[in-house]
Amino acid sequence: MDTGLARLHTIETPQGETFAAALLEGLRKSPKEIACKYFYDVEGSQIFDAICELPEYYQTRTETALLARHAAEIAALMGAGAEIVEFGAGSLRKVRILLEAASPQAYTPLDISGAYLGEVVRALAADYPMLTLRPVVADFTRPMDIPALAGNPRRAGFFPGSTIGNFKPDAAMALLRRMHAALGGGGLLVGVDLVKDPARLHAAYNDAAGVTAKFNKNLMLRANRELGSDFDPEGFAHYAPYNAAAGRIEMYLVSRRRQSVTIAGERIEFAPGEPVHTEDSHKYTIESFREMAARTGFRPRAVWTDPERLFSLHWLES
Ligand code: AVJ
Repeated sequence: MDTGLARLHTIETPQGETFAAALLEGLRKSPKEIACKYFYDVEGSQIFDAICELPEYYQTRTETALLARHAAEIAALMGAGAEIVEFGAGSLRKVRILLEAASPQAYTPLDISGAYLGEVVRALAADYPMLTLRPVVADFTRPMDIPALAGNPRRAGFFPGSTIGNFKPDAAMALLRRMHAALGGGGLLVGVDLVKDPARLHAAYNDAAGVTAKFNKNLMLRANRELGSDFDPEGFAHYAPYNAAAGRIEMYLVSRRRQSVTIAGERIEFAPGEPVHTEDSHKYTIESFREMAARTGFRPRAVWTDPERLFSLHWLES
């Protein structure tokens, strides 16, 4: 049986820094921090997929409904025969709507977790036998060079999930500029979570089933698995307040007591109540996002939102 595996040549790009080095560097700082990109090993990617199904986490279902409702219009903007380049592709669920509607020639998903990308891309390959699939294991926060395909099809970027919100505005603009360059004249479809009732935002990051807490603590369990460290996940509390002045959810792991952890032979001390910052999730208004995007080389064009204005999808032209 042809599963299409012959079409899958995963491109591995050097990640430039190791989890061990980045973890130690962040934990030596005051205040302590761990970059949110390290959430996404195979386990973390799977826990994130469970977050997407939570009743409190309105983002995924709202964005998926927007994609489905406006698929024909989006497909027309992307143009037939394009190469869709997805940044931080994750489970590859949302892109299926675009693959159906836009009939691209090729799909290039970028993701930081090579093991997870390999898994999900196999399933997609079986479902889309005519599609050129080119998985790229890459950290898109680092310089990216996506080699051109034969025939040099026009590129259309896809950056859903409000992952842009995980960057501070300056870093978000720098990232959009680099995407603008990587797309070589193609447009970008980007999903952006919107400012709303703080209680609704708070609930989305403090779900009743504790899945977000598990996602946050997976950082420490990942360190234990990969680096042999001795974090006690019960020794830390998930804390995710909404900072209304900054317009962002902030996520922390807070030490419940005085404790020390040994990572790669180095001892790190935690004071009682000491926070480790693990993520920011910035929220925008439709206008504030368009203003920011307009300063990155893109021209904000179409925008779609749901009746409750929970989430937005933006088409940025090059
Ligand atoms: C990766 C941006 C989609 O910030 O909402 C979910 C990650 N963190 N719950 C977000 C996340 C906690 C998420 N995105």
